[in-house]
Amino acid sequence: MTVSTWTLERVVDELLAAETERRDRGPITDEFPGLDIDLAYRAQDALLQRKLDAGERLIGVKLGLTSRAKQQRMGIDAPLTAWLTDAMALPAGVPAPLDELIHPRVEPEIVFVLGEDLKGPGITAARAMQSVEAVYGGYEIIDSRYTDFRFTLPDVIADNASAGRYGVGPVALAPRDLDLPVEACLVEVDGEIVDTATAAAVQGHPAEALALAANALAARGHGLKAGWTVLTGGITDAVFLHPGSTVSVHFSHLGTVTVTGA
Ligand code: OOG
Ligand code: MG
Repeated sequence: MTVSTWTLERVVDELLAAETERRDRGPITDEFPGLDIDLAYRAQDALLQRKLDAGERLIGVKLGLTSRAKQQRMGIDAPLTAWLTDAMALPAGVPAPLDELIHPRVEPEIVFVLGEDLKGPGITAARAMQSVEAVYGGYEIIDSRYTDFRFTLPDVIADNASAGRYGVGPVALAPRDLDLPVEACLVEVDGEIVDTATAAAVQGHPAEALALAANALAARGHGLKAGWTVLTGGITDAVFLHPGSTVSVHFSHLGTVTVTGA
């Protein structure tokens, strides 16, 4: 009989190995029930530190599970936060590197770029919106390190909320130039519209998600920084990105953003 010893470091090792070796695995909580939300966020921070030590740069945060569509699909009804590094940014026109990903799925997101620092507690959506310099339409490529995207909340927190890659569209608007909750998006896969929603799907207003991030991060001693990018969470369910396939997201005022699986 082998006695399994799970530590925070081992959680990080296993998730990083899965990512670099492109293999998925079962939920860590199946083997390590002691992985609770608190420890999972510490693992997420330690995983970020490993990436920073390897030369990546911290450039922002992402929220996960902020819309009902996402919560229902994943069977988890609580939002979470995670980290964005420069290695996750996919420039416009660059195909998604499928040879670096496990089972990528694309989801449309409202993306904020902050003009000033923002730190909780007590941040309201209105206050959060004052810190936003520009609003973009974008997408995220999620790529869970867990088989079939099956995980519990601590599992997905430790896995940096399935973060893979992301891209932003060509249009930047100041918050005052946009009625954000009614901003619509159409998700098109190889010419077929597969989903539609408005930005209100994200917590009633994506600014609520930003406020949530500021307050949740403050409880862990972190603040958001001027210049950071914030992915506010998938507006619709995510769609698989297959080789040679193209996913376009058409926003009503924020333009169209397209990603192809290479
Ligand atoms: C978890 C990550 C969720 C979002 O925008 O809701 C997320 C997952 O769905 O694998 O990025
Ligand atoms: Mg997302």
